[in-house]
Amino acid sequence: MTGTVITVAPTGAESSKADVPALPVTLDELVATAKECEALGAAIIHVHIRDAEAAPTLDQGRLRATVTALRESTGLIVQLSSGGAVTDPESDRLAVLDAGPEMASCTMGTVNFGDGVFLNRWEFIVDLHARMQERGIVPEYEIFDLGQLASLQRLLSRHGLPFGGHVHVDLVMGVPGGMPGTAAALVACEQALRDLPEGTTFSATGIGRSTIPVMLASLSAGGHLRVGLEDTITYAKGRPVESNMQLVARAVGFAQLAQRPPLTARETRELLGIPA
Ligand code: KMH
Ligand code: ZN
Repeated sequence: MTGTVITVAPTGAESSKADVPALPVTLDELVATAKECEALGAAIIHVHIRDAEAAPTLDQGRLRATVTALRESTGLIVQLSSGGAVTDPESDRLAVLDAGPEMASCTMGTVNFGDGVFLNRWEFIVDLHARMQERGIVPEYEIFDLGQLASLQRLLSRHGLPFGGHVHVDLVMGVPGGMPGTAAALVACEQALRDLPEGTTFSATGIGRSTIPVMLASLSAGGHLRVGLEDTITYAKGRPVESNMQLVARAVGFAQLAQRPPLTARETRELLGIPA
């Protein structure tokens, strides 16, 4: 069995800097976080950015500057979020691709998201998938519920494989409104993945307190890991996460215990069909 791809999702669009001071919200904070997480064993960075007031933004200039800075300062695979915040319009989410990332997320369906709705219409998904094919951007298909894997199968059979020909999905588990962050749900997804093209890979992340059960289940089922303050702000009961590096270090430790040590960014590019 292969090693483990570790993705760090350091910022997200949901937590505020006031509530979570460890959140990297400036470009300097993000780059410093990226470098340290890469040194620890992360291979991919899933990026949401913030504006001067630390509010989530899809500002094109900031996105381009972020992609450039992360490329110059690290060897990490830069994956921009096309999900943004639940309030972001589709046009801005599509325009994320103009910033020229190597990878971008592509969520496979609408899901209740806490008190909000994360809207992903079928036509929007098809548009995002097609634009990524045209521009040579590798998608990470984000799966919030089991049925979204059936939607992915439908997408690929009607509209073709993604750029590079390899299919990689990320199971986002434990969102209030989506599938639970349990080993049983992960196994159900892993079985459904067998209907996707041979060689399809998956990572998983558990929101909040499901982070540890999901990490252990994913490693046991042959999956990869995503961790970060986007998904988890409490390290243990009564202990806020101190930094993204603390979460990456824990994931690296679990991966090593599972005898599936972290893959480098170069090895991950090879696995996921991303040009060097
Ligand atoms: N912030 C969520 C509404 C993604 O990055 O593609 C969407 C999200 C998924 O985080
Ligand atoms: Zn995200």
